[in-house]
Amino acid sequence: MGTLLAASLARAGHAVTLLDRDPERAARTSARPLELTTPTGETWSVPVQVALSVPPEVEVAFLCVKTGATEAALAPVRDLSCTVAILQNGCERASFVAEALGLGERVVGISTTEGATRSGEGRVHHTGAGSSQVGPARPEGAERAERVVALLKSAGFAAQIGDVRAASWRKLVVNAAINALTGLLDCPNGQLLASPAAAELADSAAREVAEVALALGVSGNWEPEAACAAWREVALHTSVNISSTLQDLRRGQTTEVHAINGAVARLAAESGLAAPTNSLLCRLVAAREELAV
Ligand code: KPL
Repeated sequence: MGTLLAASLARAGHAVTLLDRDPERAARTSARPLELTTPTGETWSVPVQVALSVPPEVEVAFLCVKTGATEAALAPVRDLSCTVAILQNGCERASFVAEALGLGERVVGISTTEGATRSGEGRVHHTGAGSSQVGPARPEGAERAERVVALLKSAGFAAQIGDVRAASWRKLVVNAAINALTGLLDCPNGQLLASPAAAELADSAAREVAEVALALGVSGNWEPEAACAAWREVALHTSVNISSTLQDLRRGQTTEVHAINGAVARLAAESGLAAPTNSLLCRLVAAREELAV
């Protein structure tokens, strides 16, 4: 998502700096333009500045790293005044960064269903256009959220102000259903719809998320049918996309399964519910990670 965002914002004429803490990779990436392939198959070369540190005049820092790398990635922006826009899988990430990590009203949450597949270093395929809900972690951040919406829109994304807590739970329904299973089955998102057995497992994972959201009082329609329809619609729209979990597994990296299916199982238990499908999916993906090491 980070490369997609950087290339799309730069293509729209914004001054973008892509941060990379790995000096060798940064040198390689800065030596050539980013390559962005659109959902319609056009490929654009987009020059983007790559740096090891945050430019002090930065207005908005988009945090697109994996959940496990959050604190380290935020360290360089802690003492600046820029808006920090959080674009991560998992639930309630913006409130975590605002409250637990203390960035408060500077934090804006983004929940997106855009499909992006990394096709190589500095290369990204925008495989499916989705939509993004944007909201401040605290009411005082409303203007910052408006600015993030304007930036995303200018870069061609469908973005609007919305209830990010609810949106992050709606996204969790989708990620819990699609990510672990595509990782385990080694298939693009749309293939889950081609297998009744896989689709039934995804339905079950989605229904469990909806039950937990309802128990926690998250606003929205948490009917089981709505949860099943939600992941199916995203799988259809991002059918050729390689989920972030499958991309991680193919690269031998740890996934975000603990922040997705693992979080559902944990929050279900805390609410006195059971989430056996999410719990099993979490353990299976964790086992695949362990075997890949
Ligand atoms: O968010 C995604 C991911 O892969 O992490 C979806 C929406 C499932 C798109 O692939």
